[in-house]
Amino acid sequence: MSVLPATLWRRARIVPCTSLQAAAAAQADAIVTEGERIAWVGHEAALPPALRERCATVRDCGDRLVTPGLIDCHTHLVFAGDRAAEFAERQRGVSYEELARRGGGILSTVRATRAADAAALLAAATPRLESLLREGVTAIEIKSGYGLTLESEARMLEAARELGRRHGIAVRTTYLAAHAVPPEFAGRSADYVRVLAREWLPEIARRDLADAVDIYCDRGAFSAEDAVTLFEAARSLALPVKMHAGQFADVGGVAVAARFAALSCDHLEELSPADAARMAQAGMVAVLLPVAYYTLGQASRPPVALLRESGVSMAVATDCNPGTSPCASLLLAMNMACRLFELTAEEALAGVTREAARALGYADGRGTLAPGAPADFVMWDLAAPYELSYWAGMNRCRTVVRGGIVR
Ligand code: DI6
Ligand code: FE
Repeated sequence: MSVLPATLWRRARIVPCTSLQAAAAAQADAIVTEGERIAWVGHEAALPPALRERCATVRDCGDRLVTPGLIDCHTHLVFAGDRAAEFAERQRGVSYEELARRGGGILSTVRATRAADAAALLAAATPRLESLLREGVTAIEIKSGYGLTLESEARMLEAARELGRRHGIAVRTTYLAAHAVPPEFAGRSADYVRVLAREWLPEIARRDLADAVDIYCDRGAFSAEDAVTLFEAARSLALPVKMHAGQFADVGGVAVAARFAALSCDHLEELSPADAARMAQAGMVAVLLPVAYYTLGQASRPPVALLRESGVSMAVATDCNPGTSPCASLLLAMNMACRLFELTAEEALAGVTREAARALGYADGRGTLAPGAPADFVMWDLAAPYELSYWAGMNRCRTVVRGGIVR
């Protein structure tokens, strides 16, 4: 068995983001990484001598705050064009849903994305990804959903995978062909869902392009019955599911998601107590998307107190997309989750680390600093962890370590 090179990272103020955070944080000031994984976390004085001896490299963290690498667990990062002109329309009072009815909205991004080749998609997504990486993001979910043909959806997912390879980060891809009804299927949404469930999804799975399947289940989008059709197909391919639910209206999606033990339901501005209980029961994560809420100026916000009382864990993500969340800052999403949705700063940090990892189905300790977890962590020029959420538009990320290597 080959011995991997080990590194001791010392003089760190460690925020482990494990559920045992309080006890562990009091003691830990050192991490040992071995290859791409964390081998040990604790107080340096307690480091076993045999392990210490294997540390060929010692790095001083300068007494900086150290958190797990951040995880953006809901993005539509890959798309062509933008919707800045619609932003201007909305400033004149035209609603998001009205723009969609006029053939704008998601479908205008579909037109631009269909026309873009792989290189153009990568070129468009790269600066958005780089913005997230500068903030210490080391893992990201990227959805399709602006192609709405088999080949253009596949091209988006291939671009997402390629972004992960080029930048050396963990990318989870999500098939979201059920994002809007394409013009070819206008007025026949159930037919569309049958095709994308029974014909396209098996092909996407065969090419190994998707790690999960998502559906936009809402007023003006897809129904709970559509979700059943899609989720049955996903189940037969052993693909996990998730759902955009309750952004504008509760159309019964969450109950379906719970039935299929979805990883997460995302948005949830409209959520009933019965559905919150279903989410807790099924162990689903509530992914909160405060930048979309902010951009749309929505009237109701996710029932955070209800989620807390029901025991549903909450994640926070950017929802980076050209229509409702033109945002490539997870730190800003954290600030908004606190100020707009009244998350505590601790919940916001857990929401972009441990809980974000759960929303993506990671079961290897990602999102925490614990033995066995990926050696992905961030050193911050900050005094305390709550300062991550305190700043609204200020990035104090100092050093990013991915796979045990300073990037
Ligand atoms: N919910 C959203 O907020 C985005 N997609 C979704 O399902 C909006 C996407 C867009 O407007 O382009
Ligand atoms: Fe979204």
